[in-house]
Amino acid sequence: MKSLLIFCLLIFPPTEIFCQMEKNIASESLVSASVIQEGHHFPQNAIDGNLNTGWYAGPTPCWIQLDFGEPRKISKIHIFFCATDWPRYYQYKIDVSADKKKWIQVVDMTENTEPEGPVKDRVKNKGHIHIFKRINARFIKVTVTYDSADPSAHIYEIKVY
Ligand SMILES: [Ca+2]
Repeated sequence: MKSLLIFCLLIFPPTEIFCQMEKNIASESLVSASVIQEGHHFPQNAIDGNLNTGWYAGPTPCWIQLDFGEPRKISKIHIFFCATDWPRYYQYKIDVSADKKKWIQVVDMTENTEPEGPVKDRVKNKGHIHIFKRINARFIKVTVTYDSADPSAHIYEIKVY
């Protein structure tokens, strides 16, 4: 029995199991936005896994939406805004829906005044981690309600777990 346990741990180390459970599924969604992006900062940039590319749009309030095609069980969203322009801060909220009729707010940062960063290198941006009770969500909508520097949204990445 002990040898079987050791064998399983060798084949499936705990860190690997943990990483599989923590898989970011954002890239499995179709992304759309309420307003045309600024320049080449397309909505798809917010789910491409690259912290150097982002979705820029305005004026606020404006939203970006992820559609998984079917409800997925999610419990964590990690979101990254522009953190290289300290002391800029953003206010936003995140709503989810299984059917696009009933929406449930899982994140309320509409009173936030905490500046992003500062970081010089975007890949060092820690972002905001939001953990909530596991929920079925086909749609995830991030609405940026305010930007302290100008009326625009700058989301570099949205990770969904
Ligand atoms: Ca990106």
